[in-house]
Amino acid sequence: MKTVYTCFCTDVIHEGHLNILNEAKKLGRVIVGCLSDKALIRYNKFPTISQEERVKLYRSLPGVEEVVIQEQMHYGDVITLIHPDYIVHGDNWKTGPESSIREHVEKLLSAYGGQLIDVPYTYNEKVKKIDMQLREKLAMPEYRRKRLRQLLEMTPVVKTMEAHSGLTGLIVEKTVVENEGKLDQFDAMWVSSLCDSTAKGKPDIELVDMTSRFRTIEDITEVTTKPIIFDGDTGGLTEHFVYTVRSLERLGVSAVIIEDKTGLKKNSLFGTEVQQTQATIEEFSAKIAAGKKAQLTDDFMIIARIESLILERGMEDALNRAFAFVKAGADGIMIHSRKKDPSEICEFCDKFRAEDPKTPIVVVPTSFNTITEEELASHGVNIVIYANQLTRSAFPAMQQTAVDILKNHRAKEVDDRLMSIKDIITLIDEI
Ligand code: SPV
Ligand code: MG
Repeated sequence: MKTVYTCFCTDVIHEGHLNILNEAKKLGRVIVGCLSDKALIRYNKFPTISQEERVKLYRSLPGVEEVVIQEQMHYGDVITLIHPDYIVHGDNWKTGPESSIREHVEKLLSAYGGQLIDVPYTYNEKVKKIDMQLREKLAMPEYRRKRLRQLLEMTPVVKTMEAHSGLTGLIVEKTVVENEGKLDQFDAMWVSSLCDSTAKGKPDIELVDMTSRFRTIEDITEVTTKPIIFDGDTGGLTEHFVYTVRSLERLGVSAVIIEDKTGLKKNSLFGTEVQQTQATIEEFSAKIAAGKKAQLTDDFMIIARIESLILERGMEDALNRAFAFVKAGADGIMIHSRKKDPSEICEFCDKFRAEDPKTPIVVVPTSFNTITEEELASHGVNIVIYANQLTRSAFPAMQQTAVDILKNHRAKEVDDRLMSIKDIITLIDEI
């Protein structure tokens, strides 16, 4: 009897999957792979049920003899383990980022005479509706809110990219790359105070009020599913912060990061060039504790951001604050630096981790941008935020276009570097 392998990465079985199983059964004994959570989140599908539940679901399907976990998106390990005579897959992987994974499978199979069977993908209204319903489920506040905590359990580094509008949210949601047989994408979105203010042409001094900031969140949540980390600046008055926590929970936001500053907040990247006052440990601890008390769900996180290195108050002050804020109830610590050299960040993380092995650490490598996610993770970092790069890349491109149209008295000269009208109108999904 021949062995047939097919890998599933779905939470709902529809006629397309049953069709693949049918085709597989005709060829021999069917083993189904369940793509692991770890691999699934790098692909564009966050699970709505657990890995164990998916295994159970696949096992219950007619004709399935065995279910194994496929740890990686690429098939190398399962092919070595199972040595299947056939691998069956929907033909939708012939194009897009998955095509290189398909090519790799074909190469591995041909080395021992195995065969790849591409089954025509089932496209119909019913299947489309199931896909859409799964996506919409992930967009619901109760699913989105808990997703950051789930990610912290699933992945060594939660890769987070700035979003300040529906469009930038879509870019973070949909950008998937293939690199050396692996798929990759961002895990979460950062609603930056700097970029939200900049998009409105305003300075980053807590001038854009919470009503407007929440409107930005809604613009993003309407078109995306990924979890949101909200830049809460100083959190404002403690009496106001407790309301902000409740509103953010209701909106489906996963975490707020508040910084230990008081008075007129200026952007941290100004450092000591401008007057900025750090809150006392007691004052800021009380704000964290009040926020935690107001919080209604177990999913939400309040992360304390420490400005001691930015304000040149030293490592010891930063560490003292970190331990005090965790004691006050903070669910995570963000440590910031504006040095190009990442060594003070690494030193902080190593020293913090020596005493606290668990509390998530967040960093924003804008200035210290030579260090990789993997290197940061080796120092105990859990969340890496790319806080402003989308805004900083868009601005010069738009400015140059404006300059060139003024110079040429027409738009022909800039057209080659613009996104086509067709691409821009198909970028947005319609219901
Ligand atoms: C932001 O993105 O608004 C931040 C990070 O707070 S930083 O600009 O580096 O202070
Ligand atoms: Mg900010």
